[in-house]
Amino acid sequence: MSAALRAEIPNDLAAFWMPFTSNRAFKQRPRLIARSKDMHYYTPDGREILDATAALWCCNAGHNRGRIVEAIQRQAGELDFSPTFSFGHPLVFQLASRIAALAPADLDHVFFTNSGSEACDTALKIALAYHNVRGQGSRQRLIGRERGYHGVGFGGISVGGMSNNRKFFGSLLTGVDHLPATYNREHQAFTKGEPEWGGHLADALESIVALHDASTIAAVIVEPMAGSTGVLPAPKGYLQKLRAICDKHGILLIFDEVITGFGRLGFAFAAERYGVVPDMITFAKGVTSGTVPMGGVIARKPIYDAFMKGPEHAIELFHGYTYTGHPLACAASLATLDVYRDEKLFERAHALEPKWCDALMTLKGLPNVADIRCVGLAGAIDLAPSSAGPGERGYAALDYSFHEAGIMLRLSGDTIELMPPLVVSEDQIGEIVDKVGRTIKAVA
Ligand code: PXG
Repeated sequence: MSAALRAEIPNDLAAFWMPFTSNRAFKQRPRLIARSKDMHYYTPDGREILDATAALWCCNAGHNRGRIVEAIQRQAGELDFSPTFSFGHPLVFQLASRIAALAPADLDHVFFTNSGSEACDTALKIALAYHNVRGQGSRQRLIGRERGYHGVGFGGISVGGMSNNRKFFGSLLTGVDHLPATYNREHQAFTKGEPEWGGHLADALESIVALHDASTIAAVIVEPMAGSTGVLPAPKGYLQKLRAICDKHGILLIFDEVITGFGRLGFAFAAERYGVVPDMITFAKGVTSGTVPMGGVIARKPIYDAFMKGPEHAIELFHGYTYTGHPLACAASLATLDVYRDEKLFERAHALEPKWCDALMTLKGLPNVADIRCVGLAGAIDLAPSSAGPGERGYAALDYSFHEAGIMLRLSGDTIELMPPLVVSEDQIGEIVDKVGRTIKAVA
């Protein structure tokens, strides 16, 4: 289509097939965002919306931060793009070193992707290839968890445990098993932080090993805090137990930190909060504070070293994306990491956690509130479904909160998820809780 023709097309909502969205309901009553600054969004007609979601867990430094914006602008004028297959630009090496320095122990090597989904598929592929290059190619099984979310690639949905993300898409990867979900309302309702009950659920891995034999199992992937299923922190002792069982059987342990990485739980990575060193960490989102798409995998040194064999001219890992380590994403990330460091935002999240949790728990007792969970600067409120069926009350809450209460919430079914940028003030925490309370009452 020519530019002249294009200019005549009105700004119509029909053409964009929106992701994970009820397209028809949205297009009836759109929730449009035009601008952002710090803790706020602004609609095209100038209405202020408080962002209680860090834009899907991404903008941990807040919106439209000067240092990050300038770094992206500068980079666009200096090196727009250069490939990282067989070539390199300085920023990608600098960034890998910075991220490796933030990660615990010998998590020393960083593979870049463009999203969390690609990060998860990359980690699973590295796990399979790692066993292969060490002559243990029979280790092919991948273990995920019920209610887990690892993005939308075929690998991610295969190990993931959310049935709507799986059931439409065929037979998925073969050779995948799932650990049980760690949530149990009867034992855990209204817990602040990690529940006391549920550490023993990691023992299910022993049963999977007993069924298939360790020699067939490549890796286990879990989120240290399951985010998109509604903020389920790992029960006390659970991750330590998984680590011990993986060690015993030579199975790799992957922490999917796409949400928990870069400060959400008060540390650079949740691995540090829990004192557990996984073999790989996946990340995305907060790495650039959402400004430019980027994700990646951090691998422990022995994993990287296992590939560095054979003739030196040979490619060691047949994997990568055209935009792996894109210069704009690297520039954005380096500036983001500076902001996190200089403003001590991870420490800030840690310090605010008790106030955040106390504030959220004041919503207990409002109509239909069945559970409230919180950890780091994340929280979730389960609402009982309405008589119209699952998700209807949740949709009403999404609509009301945006149009009437002036706040952006994330709704997953009838669960409200809250994860503000880490720059949120104590007053704004109060404002979030007020607006969420109003919303819950409005949809009662
Ligand atoms: N792993 C985890 C743990 C995630 O939370 C992904 C992988 C995939 O990342 P990409 O960049 O491919 O989308 C995610 C994404 C929610 C919500 O409602 C969470 C995500 C995405 C959209 C909504 O909490 N997380």
